[in-house]
Order: sequence, then structure tokens, then C-alpha cells
Amino acid sequence: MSGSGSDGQGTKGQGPGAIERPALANEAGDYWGSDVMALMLREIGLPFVALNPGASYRGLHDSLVNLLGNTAPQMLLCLHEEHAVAIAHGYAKVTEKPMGAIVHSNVGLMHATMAVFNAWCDRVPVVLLGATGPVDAAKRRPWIDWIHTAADQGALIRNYTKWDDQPASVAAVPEAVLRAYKTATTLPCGPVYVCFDAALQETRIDALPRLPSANRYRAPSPAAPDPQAAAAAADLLTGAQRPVILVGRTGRGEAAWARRVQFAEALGAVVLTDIKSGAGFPSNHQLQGPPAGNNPGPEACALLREADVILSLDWVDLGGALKTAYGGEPPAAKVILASLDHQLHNGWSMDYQGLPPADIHLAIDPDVAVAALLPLLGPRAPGWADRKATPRATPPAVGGEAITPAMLATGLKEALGSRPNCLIRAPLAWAGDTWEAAHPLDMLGGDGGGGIGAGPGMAVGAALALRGSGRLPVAVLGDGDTLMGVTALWTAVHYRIPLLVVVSNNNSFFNDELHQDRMARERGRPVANRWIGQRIADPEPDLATLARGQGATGFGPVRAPAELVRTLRAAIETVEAGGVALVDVRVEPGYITIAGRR
Ligand SMILES: Cc1ncc(C[n+]2csc(CCOP(=O)(O)OP(=O)(O)O)c2C)c(N)n1
Ligand SMILES: [Mg+2]
Repeated sequence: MSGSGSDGQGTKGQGPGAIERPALANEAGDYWGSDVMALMLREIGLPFVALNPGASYRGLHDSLVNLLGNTAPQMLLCLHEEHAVAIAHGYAKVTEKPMGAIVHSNVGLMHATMAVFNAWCDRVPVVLLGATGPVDAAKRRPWIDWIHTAADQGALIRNYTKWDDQPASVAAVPEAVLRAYKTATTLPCGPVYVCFDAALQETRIDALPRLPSANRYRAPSPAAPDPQAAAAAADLLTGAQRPVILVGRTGRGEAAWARRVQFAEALGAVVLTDIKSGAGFPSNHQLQGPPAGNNPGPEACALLREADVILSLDWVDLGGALKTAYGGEPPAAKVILASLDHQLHNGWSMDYQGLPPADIHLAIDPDVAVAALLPLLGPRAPGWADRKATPRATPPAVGGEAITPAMLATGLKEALGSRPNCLIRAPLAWAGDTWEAAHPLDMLGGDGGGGIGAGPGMAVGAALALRGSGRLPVAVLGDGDTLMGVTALWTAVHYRIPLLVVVSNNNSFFNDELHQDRMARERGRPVANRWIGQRIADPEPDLATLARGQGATGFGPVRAPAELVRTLRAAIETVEAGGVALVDVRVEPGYITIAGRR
């Protein structure tokens, strides 16, 4: 996954050629503060830094290029700061490891804020680096350094980062970078921010200080459960007649996936999964329950009411799920919670969701909980003896006059055939309940914070992490999401990152048309006006042209069902040949009604 060209730009043979004079062997007196910063980014092992440039970090930029040779980390130039952070977010969703993102003083960070919020809500590690104009006013250039200097830049994102810092001397830089990495990667993970003073970056230093080894500053190994609480939880589960497991934010590892299956089978528990959290349990397993995504549907609610023990493996909104299922009454089932999430909760962001009741709260990572509880389980009670496996919804065949979102899923599945693939993201109007998950990388889940425009950037980051893996990266994006972030695709093209983007294009911010629909109905006003201020038409943006304009291959608009699979196959061929393809599929406005979703 290293840089693909000697200059770190695109394919070998492209661009200006090898970096001249990486300067690690400089003479004493020929080093700068930012050299220490760059060397520490290498020391912690960031493979890439996605960035948009700015004078506030011109010192660091020079060190990355002319000291390190633009490798380890390699720069990924982005056309917007929101993309830089979204790329790091998508990358971490696949690898569970952070890459870096670097954003210019205040204005660049302001552009990045939504993506930072998404990464925070999604609990992924991102090492965000930034800069300020000289803190020492005597060193500021007129005007520009003044507008791009803020007293407390971290305040812009402190409410949704785990930690931030602004080291006040070159000597303080190594510790700041080490702590940033350690904090971002300590469970529960999240974004961190380090701001480098421009004057500090541009301070000449005599010699490089002896730099610490990052190996001594890694995240702690995950905590084990309190043995008494674990024994009590195992007893409850073993004795349960009708246990339900809610698989929420779990890891991408294959061993943990296999243990989850073994655990559910040992208990005979019904398992609910959440499309927001990505693949957590095989969708075709007989213990897989009914759809329970954003809001548990009626069948899932009925199951939760029938359950006598509910185990939540860091389900994103357990309080909300129980409230929906029990109509606000206290749940009759015993509730076991395996989650560390409370450690991130603060008073600003309510992404902590409703407070769930917990008869036993194991304050550990959910995958650690499964590994710890598995050997403690006794022979199980009969469990759900008369329950039949939940039938999977069947998406509609491809045919007829127009393409529906559900039909798009059928067509995409058909075009992909048996190829290993990764569904990076899907829009709200998506047949997620019918998409099969047989491996933890089959579906990556949502963006965490519900920030539209993240899709293209996250897709590029995930595709970067999947490059060379043999797994085809596929992102299905809404047209609104695509249009807000479409220039992220340029980065994929430039760095030769294969990626398939399929746009479920209803020419609308359709989710919100439905909200206007509801308002009009509630108020007895004309429903026919719901499209005003929502429809993306007149003119209809030509998405294939927007893709082509950035060097990607654009397909569509595809309007006829008969053309769908053929076009998707051609796009897949492009991606398999190393390209970036976007397919604009015009879908009928409408949400999936199969499988109990609206
Ligand atoms: C940054 C941001 N702005 C606005 C919204 C409100 N919002 C939620 S869904 C949505 C529509 C998204 O449109 P599209 O991606 O085309 O998906 P569709 O609902 O049409 O399938 C909007 C505007 C949001 N979530 N995030
Ligand atoms: Mg739309």
C-alpha cells in the first residue's frame, strides 16, 4: 500500500520524476522545526497524509517533500479539506488504523469540521494535523498571518475530538505526536488534532534531537472484564430461554467474526444487525433476525419484547431500540451491555444517544467481551425452540419501465457476480436488508454523523485501503451526497485508486422531500409542493460528465432497466483495469418498502 510512483504522484513515469535530495543527511544547522514534526509522523507509522495545502504549514510541507522524499507518509492531494478527513475516515473503516490528514490554518480546519464530526460519531481513529500563523505576533506577516491565526484553533473541533494540542516548542513536538497517535488508537477510537505553530515549523535547529521510538507509546492492550461481572453475564446468557444479541460497532477482523458466530450458536441466540455499523454477522445465518437498522422494524421490536436476555455488543442506539420496542416501558428482558462508548461522551454532542438500562455493563470492547464470555458459557437452555429462521426479503427483478432503488441493488449484485467486493456506503434509499454479508469487509456501514457529502471522500479512502486486496470497492451514493463531494474522485484518479461509484440518482435531496410531504400532510397543506427547494433538476447535473472532467470514466445516465446490468458490468471492467468509474443510475424517487422499511 505504499506510494505508487517514485515521486509519490500517480503511476510510475508520470509527473516530474524522483524527488531530488531527500535531506536526511543534512549538515548540522541545516534542520528546521518542521523536520522534527515530519520525522515523528513517519515514526508513528502514518502511511498517508491526505491534505489540501496552505502557507500555515509550508514548513511541514517542505519537510515531508524535501526531507522525507514524500514517502512514509505519502501525501494525497485533495481538492477540499472535507475530503481529506473523509478519506482518512474511509481508510480507517477498512484497516482500523489511522492515516493522517493535514489542513491549513483555521479556514482549512473550518472546511474539515463536518468530516471530523462524522469520524467522531463513527468512532474511527484519524490523526488530524493543522497549523496556525505564528503565535508570536512579532513574527506575523501583515494581513494574511493575522487572519489565519486564532488563539485556540482546537476549540473549533474540541467537542468532537478525543484530544488536541498545540506544542509550544520543537522539543514538545515528539510527545504531542506520540500522544495523538496513542489517543486516537486507544479504544474507543476517535479523531485527534495537533496544531503546529508556523513559526515553530520555520525555526532553524542545529541538529535533529534524538527522537523517541513510537513502539513504547502504543495504545494499551484492551482491558479484560471484571471476572465477577463476566461470570454473572455468562450465567444470565446460559440460562436464557430467548436470548437476543444486538451486533453493533464491532471490528473488521475475521477471527472476531468467527467467534461471534460461535458465540451466537452456543447460545442459540437470535442476532440483529445494524446497517449503520457494517457487516457484523453473516446475513444468511439461520440465527440472523429481521432487519433492525436505523430503527428496529415491527418484527425486530417483537423479538426484543419476547427476549428474556438482550446482549448489546455496542449497538449504536440501544436506548432508542429498547424504547421503540417496549413503547417507553422498562424492558422486561435483562440487559447486558458490552461497550466502552461511555468513555467518549461529553456534554456538547448528544451522539451518545438515549441512556440504556443495563443489568450488567461490561466496560470492555464488544469483541473482547465475546472472547471472554465464550469459554464461560454452560450448556444452553432450549432457546427459541419454535422459532423459524427469518426469511430474507427478495429484491425485485430487473425489468419494467423504470429503475427503483431496490432494483438497483439486484442489478449491482448480478453485475458483481461472485467477485469479492466491499460495499463502502449506501444511501438511505437502499435495499440494505437484502445485501449479503459473509465477511466483515463486505459492508462498511455508515458515516457515523449523518453528514451528507462524506460519501465520495469516504469511498476514496476505503478504496485506497482495499487497493491490491482483490476486493472490489463499491460505493452506492445518493446524488445529493455525490454532488456535495464529487471532487474527491479526482484524488482517486490522480493516485490510481480503483473505485466504482454507483449513484442512486433520484434528482433530489429526496429524504427531505419526504419530510416536506409529512409536514404538508400534518398541516393539511398541498403535498404536491414537497419538491420545491428539494429537487435537483432544471438543469439535471450530468454526473458522468462531472466524473469524466476529473479523469474518471463516466457512465450513464442509465434510465432503462434493460441497460442497467450491462452498464454496471462495463464499469466493473474499468475498475478491474485499475480505473475509477462512476455510473449515474436514474432511480425512481421512492424508498424501499420491502422488509418493513419505509
Ligand atoms: C451536511 C448535510 N446537509 C444536509 C443534510 C440533510 N439531509 C439528510 S438526507 C439529505 C438528502 C440526501 O440526498 P441524496 O444523497 O440524494 O439521497 P436521497 O435521500 O435522495 O436518496 C439531506 C439534504 C445532512 N444530513 N447533512
Ligand atoms: Mg437523491
